[in-house]
This record gives sequence, C-alpha cells and structure tokens, in this order.
Amino acid sequence: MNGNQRVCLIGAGPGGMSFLYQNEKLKAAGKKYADVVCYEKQSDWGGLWNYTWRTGVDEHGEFCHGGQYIDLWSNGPKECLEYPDYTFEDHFGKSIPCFPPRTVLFDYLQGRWNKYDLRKYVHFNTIVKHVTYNKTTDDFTVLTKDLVNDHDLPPEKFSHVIVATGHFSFPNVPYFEGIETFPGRVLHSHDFRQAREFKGKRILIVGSSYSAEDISMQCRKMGSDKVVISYRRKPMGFKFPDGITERPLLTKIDGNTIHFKDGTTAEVDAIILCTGYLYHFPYLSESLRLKTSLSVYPAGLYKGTLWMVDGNHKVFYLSMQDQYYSFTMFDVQAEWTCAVICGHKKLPDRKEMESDEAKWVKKREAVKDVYDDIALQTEFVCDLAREVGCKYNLDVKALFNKWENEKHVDIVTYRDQVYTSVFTGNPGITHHTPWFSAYDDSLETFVNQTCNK
Ligand code: FAD
Ligand code: NA7
Repeated sequence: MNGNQRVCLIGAGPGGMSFLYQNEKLKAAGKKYADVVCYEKQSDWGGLWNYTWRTGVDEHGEFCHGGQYIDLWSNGPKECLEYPDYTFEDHFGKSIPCFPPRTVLFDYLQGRWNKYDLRKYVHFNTIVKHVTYNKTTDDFTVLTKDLVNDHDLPPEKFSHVIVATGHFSFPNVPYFEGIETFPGRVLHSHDFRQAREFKGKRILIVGSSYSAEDISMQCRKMGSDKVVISYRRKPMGFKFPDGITERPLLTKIDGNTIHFKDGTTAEVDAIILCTGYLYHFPYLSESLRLKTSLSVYPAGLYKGTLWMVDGNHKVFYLSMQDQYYSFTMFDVQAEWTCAVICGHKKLPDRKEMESDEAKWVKKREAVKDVYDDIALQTEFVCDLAREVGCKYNLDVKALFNKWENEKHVDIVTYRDQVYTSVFTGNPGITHHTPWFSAYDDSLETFVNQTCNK
C-alpha cells in the first residue's frame, strides 16, 4: 500500500478504460495516482465494442451486455471522437476514410489502451454484485463474483467508486396491443446482430432515433424487402431510399397486419423495437443509483460526473450523457475524475457545486433541437477540458454540425463524406466504395486504401 486512494472501477468499456489510461499517465509522470481495481463482467475489454453473437444471457447466465451488430459502421465521423494524444494517423500510420466499421474503431481503441499495458488492471469475468456506502467509515463495500468459478469473492473496501457500466444496454421494451400473437420475430435493437437475417423480409421498426435510422438503413442495404418506421413524436424526416417509409405510431397488431394512428395498415414479417434503453444499475444501493432519462446533462451530477446525492462526493459516473461526443468526452471526464480523486483538483464547497449543477440542468432544459444539443455538449466537454488544464481544443462542434446537415442532405451518402481532423489538420480519404454498396467491412480492406479518388 502506497497511501494512494483505493478505487473500484466498474466496467472496462471506453469510459472505464479512459480512467485507467489517465491514471497511468499520472503514474508515468511521477505524480500521485490511484490504486485502481477494475472489475469487468465480460472476458475482454471494449464494452459495447467487444462484439458478441449472444443475446439474452451470456455464457454465465448474466445479462448480456453487448448490443452492437456485426455489420455496424460508425454513425458519426471518426474526427468527432478522435483522441488528441492518439490520433487515427498515429494508430494506422496514414489517413483512412471517416466512417470506420466497428472492427476498425475497436482496433483504434485498443491501440491506445495497449500503449500503457492497461489490461493488467482489469479483473475479467468478474461481476460487481453490490456496492454500499458506509457512512461511519466513509468508504465503500463492494461485493463481486468470479463468474468462471461461480464463486462469490470476499467483500472489498474502497475509498472511491467509479461507475462506467454504460447506459445503452438494458432495453426499454414497450408493449403494443396484439404483439404477443404476432406470427413473426419480435426483437429489441439490443438483440439485433446482423441485417442479413432480414433479407427479403418486410420489417416494422418502432422508434425514430439513431437505432431506428441505422437499422432501417442496414436492413435495406442487406436486401430487406421494405421497411416501415413508426414514430411516436415526430418522423426523422430524412430522404430515405426507396423501400423505407415513415408512419405515425402503431395502435395495434393483428396477425401480420400493423395498424397505425393515421388509419393506414402495413403487412410485416418482423418487428424491431428501436425504442432505446433504460439507465439500470441493479448492483448499486439505491442512494447511489442515477435515475434519469437520456439527456446531454443528467441531473444529480456535478460536472456531469460526480454523484451529488450520497457517497460523500466519492462516487463518479463516466459517460452517462446522451452521446454526440463519445471517446473524447469520456476521456476528459476520466481525467477530471482522476485529478479529483488523486487530490490534484480541489472540489469547491457544496453550495457552489449545487449551483453549478443547477446551471447546467437549466441550460439543458432550454435546448430546442439537435444543434443546441451539440452546442451544449461541446460547452460541457470544453468546460471539463478547462478544469483539467487540457492543452488541446476539443471543440468539434463545426464537424458535428456538418454531419447533421449531411444526414439531411442525403441519409444514403452521409457516410461517404470527408472530414478534416482538428488535431492533425489532415482530411480523411474517400472510401473506395459508397457505404450503401460496401459489403466488405473488414479492417484490412478498410485500412488498406491509399489515396483520395
Ligand atoms: P460500455 O461500452 O457499455 O461498457 C460498459 C462495460 O461495463 C461493459 O464492458 C460491461 O460488460 C461492463 N459491466 C456492466 N455491468 C457490470 C457489472 N455489474 N460488473 C462488471 N462489469 C460490468 N458511439 C460512438 O462513438 N460511435 C458509434 O458509432 C456508436 N455506435 C453505437 C451503436 C450501438 C448499437 C450502441 C448501443 C452504442 C453505440 N455508441 C457509439 C455509443 C457507446 O455507448 C459508446 O461508444 C461506448 O461504448 C460507451 O462506453 P462505456 O464505457 O460508457 O460503456
Ligand atoms: P434513443 O436515442 O433513446 O431513442 C429511442 C427511440 O425510441 C426514440 O425515438 C423514442 O421516441 C422511441 N420510443 C421510446 N419509447 C417508445 C414507446 N413506448 N413507443 C414508441 N416509441 C418509443 O435510443 P437509440 O437506440 O436510437 O440510440 C441509443 C444509442 O444506441 C445511440 O448512441 C446510437 O448511436 C446507438 P421519442 O423520439 O422519444 O418519441
């Protein structure tokens, strides 16, 4: 024991790994760092980027975390999530196109984590079952289980807890009249693994956000016969390709026939509920549990990160925001958390923290559209960057605005556009094949392209 804080980190996805990375950076610089024990219930790191073919439960009978599909490509430009101290050019040694497939992004993430050999801090196949705050001793008791040996591990004490278990995993599954007798397949997007399964099929997609948009396009790309998207509040309004249409919310299901609010009907073979996710932390005692719906600034968190309700300012949540920014946002949150825990950054008094939190929540409530959302998240990321004295300008708002505009110009071609890295000043290259007709998403094919057309 070296007198450092003893930190329990839950989850080795991009958020949790950022904490390990930032802590190791402190250690390498000879600064005070934390003694971290990271628990990860899966057998590998990467969180959602660690693809699994499984659905429902994992090999140990635990809830299956993964929800990405095999043919997923990034839905935002890589220039919007690029680490300033480890650019895509640093990793691949050259410029690559801007919307990489899943495997390419995972490879990039791992390159940064391997820089510091962070794997040694992660206890894989170990699930956190319970966390309580002990008021009298001002610390935490954490119960874990070794999943391979079906063995409860002895309770451990920690000075701080970091929750990095994500919030795009536990599906929100609404009920629609007649769904129980629908004769085809019904699934949530969390269990969607590949679009090819739906070739030649007529699909109903429920929801009008990122999963609805991308899974519709994926299904059509892979040969679904037709896709009907049913929205609750408003249509996405993109110029979808032939075969994809939007309708108001369904009212009931009668055999293969779907009835919609506007009185129209459609015949479908499968239903995919792209109805989002719930914040779900069953292993935390109630006073430590973040309860919120999806937003760019969930209430109860100072600097969007420190839990204000209980735990004496020693519980931190990483990446609980709705995510335009992703990897860079998690990273700056992790750096800030590290600085606070290790004593490099002093927290202001409680009153000041409360008023700061209230100020951000108020700003969030004033958001009117996606551009406001992007602007607010940019402000949030830049605020944290300032707090930690980050030497890079993490503001990529202009790139996000371009991305949002491109989607409205043409949802089929938005992934074919080129963006310029704010850190290297170099543009990505044009992909050899437009996304809508690109079927080879292997890392080798994607990365081994040499020039702009
Ligand atoms: P996660 O990646 O969810 O990792 C959390 C980790 O915690 C997991 O490894 C899990 O096994 C572990 N865990 C959970 N419970 C426990 C427990 N009790 N004990 C121990 N370990 C536990 N973002 C982008 O930037 N670009 C994209 O293109 C993109 N596409 C996406 C597509 C889909 C379908 C989804 C669902 C999300 C997508 N995202 C995308 C967003 C994604 O949330 C982030 O990229 C990122 O994975 C979030 O990292 P995280 O570490 O917060 O959480
Ligand atoms: P989101 O962004 O939370 O969107 C969920 C969608 O589901 C949204 O359009 C909701 O409608 C809709 N929804 C939720 N409940 C219902 C009910 N009861 N009936 C009808 N429609 C409903 O989740 P996504 O999965 O799209 O995206 C999450 C992440 O995964 C994101 O980062 C992606 O990149 C991948 P609303 O718009 O509120 O009317």
